[in-house]
Amino acid sequence: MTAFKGPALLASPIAEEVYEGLSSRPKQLPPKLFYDAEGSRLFDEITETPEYYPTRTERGILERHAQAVVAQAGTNLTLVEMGAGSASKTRVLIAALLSQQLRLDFYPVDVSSSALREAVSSLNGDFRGLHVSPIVADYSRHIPPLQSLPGRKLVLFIGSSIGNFEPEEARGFLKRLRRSLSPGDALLLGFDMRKDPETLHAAYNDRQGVTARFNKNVLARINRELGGRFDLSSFEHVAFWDQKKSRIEMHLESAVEQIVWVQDLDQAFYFSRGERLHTENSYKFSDATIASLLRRTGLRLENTWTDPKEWFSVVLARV
Ligand code: AVI
Repeated sequence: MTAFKGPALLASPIAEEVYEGLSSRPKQLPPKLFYDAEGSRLFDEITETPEYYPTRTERGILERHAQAVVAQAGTNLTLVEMGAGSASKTRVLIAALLSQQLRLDFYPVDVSSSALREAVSSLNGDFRGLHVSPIVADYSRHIPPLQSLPGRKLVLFIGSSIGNFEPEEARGFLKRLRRSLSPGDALLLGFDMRKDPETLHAAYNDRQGVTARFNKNVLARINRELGGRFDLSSFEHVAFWDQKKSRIEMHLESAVEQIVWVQDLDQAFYFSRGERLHTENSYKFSDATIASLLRRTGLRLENTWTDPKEWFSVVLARV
């Protein structure tokens, strides 16, 4: 519930969520707030660290199986990508699709217009027959009516972004996605799988501290966009594997007792020493949890591709 709705809350799109998150007990912020231009840049940097295996593992699967994936998905497809980001892995699928059809319409959907601009400019001119039409939308809240786009759809939701949703949010999102599509359309989903705790822990605690900077960037963003006075050095990055909940949790822990003023919210927030602000969950899956998620959202699991260590799964599901 929002207790205060001054004009400033309307000024920045993140004001309301920041106000609610910092006022709740325990304090929490939705992970999508990571992704301003700097956060997207830091995420790309994370994917280059030796410890962060998901991106390169998923890319390896797509490189090895792209032809099989697109053949299974159908013919004369229209490509849609939810959370396109920089669309780098998508290039592999675009190339495979254009080897089986002459023209490809591609609709990347992302909340970040800067990420979309980058995606479009990096693809432009590289593929003959590719037509890119970006859609700016916060797909976690609202899915554009994809039935109105021409042709049979292949919708990508890769990168294990589904793991950043709470289980009920993931189900709600997939149900909405299914309803926005037509029978016969295909979904390609990326899932990061459960694995040994050391590998998981290292992936979110890289030695160069890039993940820590990414985590703290949410505070830097509040400083930039809402006139916050967060001192980044007084917060510590905390990330750990919770076996029971099958998720990595990320937090920012206040190293001292402090009060932080946020100008545009006209509000001060108290942190006790050691208090944690919960910034992200990253759920890890098993074949059984993937099958159950798809069953409960009315999607048919058609095929799964994985890597030799079975660290990551790419799944084709049918509406
Ligand atoms: C985007 N998402 C799938 C990443 C993940 O692994 O949950 C975000 C991330 N958080 C810390 N490192 C990467």
